[in-house]
Amino acid sequence: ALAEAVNLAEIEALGRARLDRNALEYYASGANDGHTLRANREDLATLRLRPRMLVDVSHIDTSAEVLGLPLDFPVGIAPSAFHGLAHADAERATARAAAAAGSVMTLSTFSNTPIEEVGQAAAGRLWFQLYLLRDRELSRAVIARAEASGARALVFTVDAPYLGRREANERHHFALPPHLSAPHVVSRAELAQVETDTGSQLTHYFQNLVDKAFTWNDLGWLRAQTRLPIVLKGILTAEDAELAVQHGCHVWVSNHGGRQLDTAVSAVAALPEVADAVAGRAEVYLDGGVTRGTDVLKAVALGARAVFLGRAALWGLAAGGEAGVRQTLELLRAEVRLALALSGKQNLRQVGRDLLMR
Ligand code: HOC
Repeated sequence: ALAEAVNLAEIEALGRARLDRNALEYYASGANDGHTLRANREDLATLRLRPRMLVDVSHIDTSAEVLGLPLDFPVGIAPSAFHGLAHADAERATARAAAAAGSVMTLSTFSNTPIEEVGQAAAGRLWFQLYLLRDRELSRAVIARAEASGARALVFTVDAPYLGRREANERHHFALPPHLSAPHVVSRAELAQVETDTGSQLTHYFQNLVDKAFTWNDLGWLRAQTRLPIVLKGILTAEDAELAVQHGCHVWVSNHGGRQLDTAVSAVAALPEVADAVAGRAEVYLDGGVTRGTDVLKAVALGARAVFLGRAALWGLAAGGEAGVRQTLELLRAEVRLALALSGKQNLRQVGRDLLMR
């Protein structure tokens, strides 16, 4: 049972067991052979720590801050589509849990719940993930809704002009169940039409909404639409990190949970060159494979200000709705605290590259 789970792997097992094949394959799949999906976790696990001894660790402070928002510990919720596949309370439950844990919820453009409702649930702890749509007026409207709902940052996903090929979803024709919709981009009536037209292969429909021609030169358009900070999610190289900073953006290191370009570098392996290129001029975040407090510390040691949970939050949501996500976050917070203490660190400011074996 959920209350007895002692780590995120046990919550994952509970969550997986509650999902039907359609939902499970959508959440769990990586692109093609899943090399990058696995590398995210393996590369975190194989990094070795250099703990220091005889440090006063009687008081441990796990607090952090992202774009001026205080966090109880350096972990947020990454955007992921369709929380309604996991639980009836969908994104409202995830947002409530994030707020209760002093975290931050990043709502996907492809959520099942409108941002106005999620904004209420998140109680100020809200970022909004943006796909730039071919319909710029619709994009503009979505940005305005995000601002009016209290989002404190726009997280622009830059690694998915096309969706990677998640072969299990192709094989079994992933479909959004009829009771769910994607209210930022399409009405349920239009969706019903698409399902009839395409045999429920919504992936193709959704990916055609996204602007595939958007480049660095177009970022000025986005900048002109909002005064919110812009975070570019999906950066994996020093070159793109430099461009992001030149364009006034913050940087989110991610390979989309291994769902896009298979054999792309793992998130944690890309982090050092990105952090070095940014060199303190912007904030740096990471998602990809984080399931342990030590993973969080390793990312912070390599230059991330915070890390974000994608699938881990979805497993919690599937396992027990809001309570499942809360438990996921609480277990991880306790692990971060213990990992800090056993590393001989009193707080995250003391965590640097000297914590890692070269
Ligand atoms: C059916 C696809 O980021 C993912 C999401 C993309 C959402 C588009 C909808 O599946 O990785």
